[in-house]
Amino acid sequence: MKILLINTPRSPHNMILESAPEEAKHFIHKKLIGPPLGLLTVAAAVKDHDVTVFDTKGEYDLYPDTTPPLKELVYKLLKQYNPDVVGTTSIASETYYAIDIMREAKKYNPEILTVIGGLHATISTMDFTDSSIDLILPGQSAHTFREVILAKEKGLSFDSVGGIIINKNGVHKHTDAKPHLYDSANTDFLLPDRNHLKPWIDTYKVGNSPYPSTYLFTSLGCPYKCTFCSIWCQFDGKYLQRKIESIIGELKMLDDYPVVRFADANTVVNTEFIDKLFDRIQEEGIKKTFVMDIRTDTAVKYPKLIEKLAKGGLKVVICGFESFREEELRKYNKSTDAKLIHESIEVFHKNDIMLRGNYVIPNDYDESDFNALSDYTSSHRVTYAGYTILSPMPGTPFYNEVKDQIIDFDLSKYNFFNSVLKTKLPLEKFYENVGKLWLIKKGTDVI
Ligand code: B12
Ligand code: SF4
Repeated sequence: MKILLINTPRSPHNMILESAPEEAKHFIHKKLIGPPLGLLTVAAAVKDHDVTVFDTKGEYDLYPDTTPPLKELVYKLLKQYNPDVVGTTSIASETYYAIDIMREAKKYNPEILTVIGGLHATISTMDFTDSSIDLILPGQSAHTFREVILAKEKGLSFDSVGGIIINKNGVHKHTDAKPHLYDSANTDFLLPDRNHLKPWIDTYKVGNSPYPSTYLFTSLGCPYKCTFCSIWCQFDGKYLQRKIESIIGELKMLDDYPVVRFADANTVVNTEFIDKLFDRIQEEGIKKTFVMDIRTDTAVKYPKLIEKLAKGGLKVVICGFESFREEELRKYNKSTDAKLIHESIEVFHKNDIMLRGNYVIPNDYDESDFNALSDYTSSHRVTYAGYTILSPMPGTPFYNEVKDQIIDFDLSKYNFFNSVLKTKLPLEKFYENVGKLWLIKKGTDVI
């Protein structure tokens, strides 16, 4: 069976960048860089077939001037590979691209089986009613994808595959068969097949790093339940931890990647686990630069562990500060205190860890709120602070809470860089204020 898995391009919408003062633009995310771990895992599940993974993000990064627009690019790929099955993945802001890929596949050959999976297909299934989509595979569905391929090979009805959705002209039918329960982080873990990414490896370089970086997950899901976050919704609140030796095995295979970003929602949840993992990293002589997401409360509670991680290669931490106000954190159900921000910065800086602290800006901020936030963030030394817009991601409790205030339903703007809610300030003023925040520290106050 010939299978073509196409990663979507990035959404081009970034009003924060567009509205920011020239001097701030350098510090604002233009494009996040990283491998499509999900599709690589799906590819690993069917590796005995003729599988191709195509990373359009990598292609546009590598050849920005000569890569044709998506539809043309997909047509070229279809001609080149002539696949039986086309699959793609999607987060909210990349949904329309995913649908474009499915449409092109059906236009090229209506016999192609089109399959969509990933986060948005899991938590906002009703956004995938386009008639070009045959199957929706929610959840960690790499093994289920294999079941689909086997069913197609044997000419069986897809109704025989449990836990999937058949889309017939916009009507969704959940299959009758009982779904298999796979433990994707543990017994059923699939090693993402990074060989597929060789053509784009030079594009996976972050910042000024001369080396490519890759993502690796040590856990799936998150035990916290912040109202605006999609991750715990994707996993129904479950938190799944991988086995230490499985992670060590994967790390040993990453010779091409001196920089490893842990793709976890929160890398340090089970402190004993991370402690042991770093003992094993040391025992095996694994030398990498690690990047992790760590919460402020975790850093404050376990400073010795942070010291150990720093000695083992942890160089960059991304921390969701979210807000400097206790009442806002409570509203977001963040389960931490704003007063810990300062303390956590101390812990990271003491260990020479570069810290990116991110704030989310709600739509009801007025000039006085922006001034208060600006005063607060100027009062501490964080290597880089980031400011994005609190966005109602479909499928989250925050979406339901504010859906009456949504003024823009264009999903390609749901990436935290655009305001889709009615703002208290005139929209232009709101963006101008968010953009100006990025000037604070200008990224020069490096530890
Ligand atoms: C790696 C990652 C990326 C990578 C790669 C994504 C890609 N496909 O190209 C990069 C760095 C490019 C990226 C970019 C962005 N990301 Co991102 N990213 C992640 C991260 C950290 C991990 C995802 C991951 O790899 N998980 C592990 C894999 C194995 O799981 P998976 O992808 O879900 O795949 C499994 C299933 O979903 C399913 N599956 C997936 N695809 C398919 C396809 C088929 C056909 C099938 C059958 C099954 C299937 O099977 C897979 C294996 O079982 C998550 C946060 C998290 N911890 O989950 C955020 C996350 C997905 N990103 C997010 C966002 C918002 C972004 C950005 C828009 C910007 C931002 N503000 O962060 C940018 C893109 C735009 C830009 N301007 O650059 C949000 C999405 C929210 C939402 N509801 O849309 C998340 C959840 C982070 C968050 N805190 O909210 N991201
Ligand atoms: S914001 Fe962070 S802590 Fe909160 S649910 Fe999402 S990943 Fe977990």
